[in-house]
Amino acid sequence: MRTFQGDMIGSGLRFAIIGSRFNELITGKLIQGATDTLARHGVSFTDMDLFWAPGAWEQPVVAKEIALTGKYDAIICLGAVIRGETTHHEYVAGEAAKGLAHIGLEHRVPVAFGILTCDNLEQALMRSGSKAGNKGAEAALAALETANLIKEIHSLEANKD
Ligand code: INI
Repeated sequence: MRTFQGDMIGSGLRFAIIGSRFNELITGKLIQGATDTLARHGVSFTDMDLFWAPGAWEQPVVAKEIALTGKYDAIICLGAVIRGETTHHEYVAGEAAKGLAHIGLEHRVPVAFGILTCDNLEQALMRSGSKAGNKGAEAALAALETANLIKEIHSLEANKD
């Protein structure tokens, strides 16, 4: 049996990071977590490009245009949807998740889902660098691993073995 897995070496890989301005107190911390993690895995800062979207709702359309450039090995989407008084947040989170999943499949590029969906600000703070870790860092690791796994799969295709 052969086993394939993506390694965690980032040198030479290019990443697009999409951050949302909405809840920037949180998304700034997610971006910091993601970029620090990529750097610690050998990704050069010149191989990380940051794109600011207004909110999580706009992330899919931005991700689609980024995917169409064909310049990146993975796209890391970072945002924070926090429950409000109405159901607005549910539409925002649901459509962002659906849209981003679709773009990854359609354009054959890993799209990491680092959009927090939280009941309140306290939960979001916990997940963006305090007690519950940093989901931006986790999304970056998932993007790195998947990008490398896809490279492995493509080399199988190229070698026809
Ligand atoms: N955008 C977010 O990123 N997080 C939220 O919690 C949020 N809520 O709850 O409203 C949010 N709304 C804005 C949305 O993403 C769009 O930018 C807006 O609807 C304009 O299209």
